[in-house]
Amino acid sequence: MTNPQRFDHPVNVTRPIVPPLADYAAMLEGVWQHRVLTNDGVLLRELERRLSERLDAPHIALFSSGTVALQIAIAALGLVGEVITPAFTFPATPHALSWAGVSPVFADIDPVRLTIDPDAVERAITPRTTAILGVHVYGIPCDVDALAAVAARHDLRIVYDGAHCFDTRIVQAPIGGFGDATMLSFHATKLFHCAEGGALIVRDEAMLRRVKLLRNFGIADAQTVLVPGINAKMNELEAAMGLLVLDRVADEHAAREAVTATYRRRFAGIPGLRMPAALPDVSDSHQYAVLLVDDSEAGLSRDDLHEGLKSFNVFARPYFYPLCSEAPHYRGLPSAARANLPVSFRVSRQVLCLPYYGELGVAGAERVADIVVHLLSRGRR
Ligand code: T4K
Repeated sequence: MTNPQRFDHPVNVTRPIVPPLADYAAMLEGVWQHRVLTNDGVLLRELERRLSERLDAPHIALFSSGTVALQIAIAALGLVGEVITPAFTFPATPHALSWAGVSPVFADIDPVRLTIDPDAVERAITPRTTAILGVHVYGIPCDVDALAAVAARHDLRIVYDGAHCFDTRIVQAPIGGFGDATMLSFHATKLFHCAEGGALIVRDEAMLRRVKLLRNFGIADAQTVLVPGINAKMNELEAAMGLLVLDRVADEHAAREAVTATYRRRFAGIPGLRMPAALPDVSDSHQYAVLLVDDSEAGLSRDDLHEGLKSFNVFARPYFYPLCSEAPHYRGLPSAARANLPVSFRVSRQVLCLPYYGELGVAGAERVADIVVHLLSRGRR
């Protein structure tokens, strides 16, 4: 094989869908006329309604980011003491607990799903534990049944960080239907996005009212401030973006599916390379294309592959390395010890998220795969 060509433009881990600028301007015309830019505007309400339908989520509220949505779920459920969570996640997950004065307790992950291991959760429970904060990493659902059983045995709440899931389903059940609350991120890097934004899907009407109250300073009406809320509102410019992006999600799904198929075909059977297998009865979240590199078999480390790709103008990302438990704020916790998190530690040294977005196309994915294969063969020499 001849040496693959360097891309003449940076190929990043993702590239957000954007609507035609004229469509965005047209969507904003009404906003310009009535000048309601934020605070429960018409576009926000419309987006909440459409997402509720689309995600089969009768109780959904939108927020200015996924992180603040998670903070509000923690506040609404009144979590205190300790909450068990994985270290193999984006820092926003444990940070949301820290901001609430709750201590994160790290538990290891399952080597296949890469999500929190229910047995490890059970071992980490103490009299101070009030909840489990699971993360559907890369959109792979946690073992929701096993976690529900642990929570029921110990009377714990369950919150899911579903930042990487949009319309994922488990046996036809929407991902937001598990636990007490599920957060979704609508950041620009996500399949469905509002530039910035997030959502909470909650169990019932009472909790929906509470999270909506908390996102608007706790103000019930002009005379009444019921609880110490915060400003967590999504504005009309973001909601307009969301409405237009929503119309394009189906096409993006299809395009990403072709990219996934290409990567799977090209990496199948290569020693030391693995893409997490699709779980039966779970729909693909189309959020990341994850490669696990075992250097003892591949002949090249994840870091060498990551660096090598850069020389071809390809910017993959080692999500999530380092582990949250390695950050200065958390590394002193007893649960942060490497011996407590062997799978998380190993996986965080193996993962690389490859460029993954519809515009990359099959031809782009083939070129990325050519470069990976080339770097591996050079590494083995
Ligand atoms: N929980 C989990 C498990 C999460 O993964 C996240 C966020 C959260 C909670 C918190 O949700 P939010 O509060 O963000 O709603 C990015 C995102 O900023 C972050 O949302 C995401 N997870 C995380 C996995 O990825 P960075 O620091 O890697 O972003 P950045 O700016 O380096 O962007 C990555 C690549 O994407 C760039 O190479 C270029 C491309 N890009 C990025 C942006 C922002 C674009 O092409 N356009 C853009 O607008 O964190």
